[in-house]
Amino acid sequence: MKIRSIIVASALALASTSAFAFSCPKHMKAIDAALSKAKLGDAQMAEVKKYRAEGETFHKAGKHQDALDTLAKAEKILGIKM
Ligand SMILES: [Cu+2]
Repeated sequence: MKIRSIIVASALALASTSAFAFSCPKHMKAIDAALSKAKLGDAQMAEVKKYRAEGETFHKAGKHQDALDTLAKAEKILGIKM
């Protein structure tokens, strides 16, 4: 019984981790697509690119929640609603 619940718990943990892992590239893609059409000032453009790069770094380091939080800042500037 105990072992069973441990297996269920780790399966759930694994599922949520991979869900995060999967959504970061989706956000990065949306940002890239919006960036090519966006009419932003130089400062805002630099800010978006900074958040986009930081998000990718977090994602590659396995820090998916940090990645999503950082990418969300870029999305906010671009006016992307996801
Ligand atoms: Cu990720």
